[in-house]
Amino acid sequence: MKKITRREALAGSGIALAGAALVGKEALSQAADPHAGHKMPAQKTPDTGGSHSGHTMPSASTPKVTESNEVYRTPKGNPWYARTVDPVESFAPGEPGKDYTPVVVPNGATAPFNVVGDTKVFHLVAQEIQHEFAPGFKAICWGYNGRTPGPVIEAVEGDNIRIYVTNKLAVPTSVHWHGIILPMGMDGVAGLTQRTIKPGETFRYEYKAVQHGTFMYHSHKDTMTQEGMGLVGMMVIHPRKPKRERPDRDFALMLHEWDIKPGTYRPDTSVSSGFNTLTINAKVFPGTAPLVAKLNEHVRIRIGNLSAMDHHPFHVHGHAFRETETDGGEIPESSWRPETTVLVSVGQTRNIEFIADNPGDWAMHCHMTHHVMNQMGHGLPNMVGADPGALDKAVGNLVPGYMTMGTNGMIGMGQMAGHMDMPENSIPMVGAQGPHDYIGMGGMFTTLKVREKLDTYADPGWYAPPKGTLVRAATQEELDGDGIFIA
Ligand SMILES: [Cu+2]
Repeated sequence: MKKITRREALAGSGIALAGAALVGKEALSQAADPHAGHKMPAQKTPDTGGSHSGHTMPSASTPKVTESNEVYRTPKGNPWYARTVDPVESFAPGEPGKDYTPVVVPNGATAPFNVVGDTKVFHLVAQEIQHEFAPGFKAICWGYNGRTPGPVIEAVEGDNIRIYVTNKLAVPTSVHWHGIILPMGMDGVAGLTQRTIKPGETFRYEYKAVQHGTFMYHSHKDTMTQEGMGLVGMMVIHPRKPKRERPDRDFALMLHEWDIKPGTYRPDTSVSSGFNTLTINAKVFPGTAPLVAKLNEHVRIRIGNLSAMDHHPFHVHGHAFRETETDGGEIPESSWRPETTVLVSVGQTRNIEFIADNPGDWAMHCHMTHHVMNQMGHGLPNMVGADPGALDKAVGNLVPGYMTMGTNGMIGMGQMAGHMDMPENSIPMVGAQGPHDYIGMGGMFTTLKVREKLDTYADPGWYAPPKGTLVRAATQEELDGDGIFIA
């Protein structure tokens, strides 16, 4: 008798599962083929005819949809249980203010919705948009509902969600709900889980929010181009019954990167490094809005990263925070790690929380030094420390007004922009004027403004440090008194 291999045995168990009515007839007949177990899928070319039943490569024909209301769940109490509400339990649609504190989206927006019956209905329109990264610096991008990132979709655990996606782009697209546990057919991977949404079509995604946390959505068709052009957004599912107090300020930030060469108006999505426009909610400093909180408020910051190629170690000044949640779920309190920098890798979300107990204007930024630059920051000849005197004169004879850049670092380039011609549609390489001096930062940089008194959460302006708490130049007397001698 022929010995049964492990692979054949596994194929056999596949038949048993298929017999449990989860798989369509066509798939069942494939699994039942006695030769099915011998074929290695990766080594065969696709059978476009779809008639050779023993073939294990996906058939080009559309798979049949089975009639089943089966709800999939891991047994409760199982440590792998990822859903935080029972998928079969019904809840009234969560109400803002009552069931959750809406998130604050600096430079952005949350998506409006209608409640129809027991379902929250959202509508995303993918389209070409004109986007401003900072005053005077614009590009033609792709976005949802007129913006990039798209509006934050906010819901509550247990909500039934229906999202219409209209494609007003000239190319086919799809939307993937990143981190969301849902039926496969709603996952939005063009080709694999659905056919693409052609220009002019509107598709209807529908699922129940069975977990809470910080998630994202993005195109899953030609992702290099489409995510790179701005088809990204965040999704926040609030817990139905939070284990802890809700935060007073709950911010959502999406990190992204672009390559927009000075003088051009379209992101170049073909590059794989040297991104020159590093953004928080698609803005570069000084275009980024501050995060404003009252002294001693409980602050949560949800950070997502859909950059093409770069992870971002995001650093907060003046506070230590706890990393409390990832897109995989809540981190048990016993495992919270105190940090001042959180690494948000591509395709991840991280929640950090802290008490804003230190008044001031605190820098908050990616700690990669090239990620806090605006345009032109990379690939320059190294002129630091060079004396350009003779060179400027010599080149100046050929190119009137020529000036060697970067001899004292990069800060001068931002300030210089005020009194020299800059390339069209570009912004100073770094910075903006601050309360004390020039702020030599750009790109993925913003501020956390903590104030004792606030009437509104609008930008309160610059912080006035209490007397005796602002660094200043040392006097000779002080130096002498402390025994500091400067040669
Ligand atoms: Cu970075």
